[in-house]
Amino acid sequence: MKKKSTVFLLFISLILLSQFNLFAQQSSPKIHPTLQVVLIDASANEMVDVYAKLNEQYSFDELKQQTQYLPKKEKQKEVVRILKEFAAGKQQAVLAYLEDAKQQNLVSRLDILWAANTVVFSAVPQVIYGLAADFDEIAEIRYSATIDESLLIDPTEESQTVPPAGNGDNPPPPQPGLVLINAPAVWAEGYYGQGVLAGNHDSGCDWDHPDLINNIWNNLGEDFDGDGHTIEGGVFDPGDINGIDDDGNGYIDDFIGWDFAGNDNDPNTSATHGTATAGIICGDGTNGTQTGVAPQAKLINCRLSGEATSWLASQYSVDMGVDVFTSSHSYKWYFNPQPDYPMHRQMGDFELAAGVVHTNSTSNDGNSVGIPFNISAPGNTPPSWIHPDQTLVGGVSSVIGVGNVHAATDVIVSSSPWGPWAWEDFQILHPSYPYPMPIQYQDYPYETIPGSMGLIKPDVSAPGNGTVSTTNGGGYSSFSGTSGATPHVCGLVALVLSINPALTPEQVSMVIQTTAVEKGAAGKDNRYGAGRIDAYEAYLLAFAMIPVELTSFNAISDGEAVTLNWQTATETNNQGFEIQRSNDGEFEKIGFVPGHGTTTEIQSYSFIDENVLAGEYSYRLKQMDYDGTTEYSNVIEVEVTQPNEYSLSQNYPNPFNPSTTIEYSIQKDGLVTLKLYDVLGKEVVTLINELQSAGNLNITFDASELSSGVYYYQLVSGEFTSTKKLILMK
Ligand SMILES: [Ca+2]
Ligand SMILES: [Ca+2]
Ligand SMILES: [Ca+2]
Ligand SMILES: [Ca+2]
Repeated sequence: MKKKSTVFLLFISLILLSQFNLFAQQSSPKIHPTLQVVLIDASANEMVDVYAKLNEQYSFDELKQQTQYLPKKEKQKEVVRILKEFAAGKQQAVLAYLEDAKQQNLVSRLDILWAANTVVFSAVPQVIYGLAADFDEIAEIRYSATIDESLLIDPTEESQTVPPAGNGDNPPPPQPGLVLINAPAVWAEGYYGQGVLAGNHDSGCDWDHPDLINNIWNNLGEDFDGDGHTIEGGVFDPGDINGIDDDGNGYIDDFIGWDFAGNDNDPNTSATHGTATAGIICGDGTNGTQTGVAPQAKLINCRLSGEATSWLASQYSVDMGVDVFTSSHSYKWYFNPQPDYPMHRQMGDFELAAGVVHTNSTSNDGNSVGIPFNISAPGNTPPSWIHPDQTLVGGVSSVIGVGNVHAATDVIVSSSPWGPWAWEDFQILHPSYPYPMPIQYQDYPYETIPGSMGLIKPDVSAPGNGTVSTTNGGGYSSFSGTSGATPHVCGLVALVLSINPALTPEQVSMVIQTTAVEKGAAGKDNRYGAGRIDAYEAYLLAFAMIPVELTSFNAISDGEAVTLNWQTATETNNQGFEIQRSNDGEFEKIGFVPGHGTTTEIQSYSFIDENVLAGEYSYRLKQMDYDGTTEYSNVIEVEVTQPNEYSLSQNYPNPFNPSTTIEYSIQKDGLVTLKLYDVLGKEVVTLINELQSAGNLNITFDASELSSGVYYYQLVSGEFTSTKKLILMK
């Protein structure tokens, strides 16, 4: 605490000393040269957008190791928790300094990018100089330029209004892009993206469009009045607007997402681009045209401007639990300042560690920039699954970068960018590129090692030009470019995850690349990528990858043997089940039951563990695939009690009408008789007269032939005789 107040005092004294040494501050190596130029030009009161990265960064290898055995969604939460906690531990002094400056209106905006142990803020030059001078934990402060939306978005044509395709048809006719990728064939199998949460990171979204409103994610962490929704009738729920960050995610009253460009809670603007990308992900056709690939997916909307907003939006959506997010905004080689490619790579590492898929546009620059720089960021970061034709293998990431085919011709559009991309030290051949490339991201060289293949991009293609989507105000408009293509892939990811939610980003990327329709040069090429996506083929493969799903597993004991019963809902590649038993903590194999290979029918299995001694046992199943992978069931406990004496229990129910159950125990195999007598001692009926094995036994008998009254039942076996009374009341 003492250190913090020292920092405050130092800071305040700097502010009071208006003539402090600017030259010394400017020469700080922690202020990136591009930012130094901006700061020199800025007036003393001007807010400059920057991000300050801290020296210490959490190792993503360590993060992966720590979370590798967690189920998918728990892994996502744990990755978020670890990175938040790490950043919170490192940023205390920096945040105290910036919060204090914010109190004095010297900082206008402050976001914690815990995903990369970075602080994103807008501040007057003095505050930035002070941060660079006084905080050893800061590695570097870089300029975060706000970039005009017209440069960020990736359509090729201006959108034109089009009338609805159908006139009350049910279902509404699908737009051409959906037909090309066979999305209707997947819907016919019952998969619409249900249960999947997607993020749309774009120019804003007219989220009360009738085709979108039912798909809009409601942040229940901000449902202050507890009525189960945060929007109603196309506006924010008045009962939830309280000016408080109820869910503690850093954003106040973020009911449906966040506008990271305007720094407010409504991502709706007059911009139409993000409304179009939203419609292709999940528009449900209410107003007459089916635009969305995954019409039952839910959607978080975030609005972007500069690069830092794209990273904050990625972090936000991962924090809120998305399965996939998409952006048709991209950062190009020729921007000023140039993109911070290493930071996009780091965010891709984060997204992959969290198990989230990211689809991104790749520009419409054709080959006008020149290979390897036609592909824009972050669509240029590596996919999570490396295609076999990518023989130069480096790191992996979360991203599927998308190229653009015309929906009418299925041919790549000339402006779809030419790959490959390169990950190498750009400063060797392009010394003006402003950022050094960390060695771990120099993994797909192209120019620096002549003849090297670089990174094949795009990863896949999808229909962009010739597609139709939702537009602001409730209607439809034409859409185009890799902007239009990319949300088709996002929608397909949502379909695939509604078929098989357990798939990892690596598996999703494999499914989408390997099922794409081959186009252009043989194999994965630098125009079409692995091919044009095919939703039905992706469905078939995702379905075949559904794991063996055990739906029940239980055990019953009759005192001598334990019978195990279990069922599966689906099986893929299932060789069978090894049955394992333990009565002292060590499991051992006691049998094997073959599986049914691959099936989507419910299968029932049974195994009897004979001649078990009295005691407490644990059982589990080791499910084994043909490829050698195994998975354990939960453990169930059974208590086996064996008769060490003869006994006869009171019947139940008693009194009864007309049937009752009598339990008894036989210590040794032998003749057992159980007879019913009336009050006068006259035998009424013989219930049992046979050889029986030792055990805990029971019999239920129906007395509907007898008249009401008191009876006696007597068990005789060996030397044992026991008599009890029962009452029949009709
Ligand atoms: Ca509410
Ligand atoms: Ca919040
Ligand atoms: Ca609130
Ligand atoms: Ca090809």
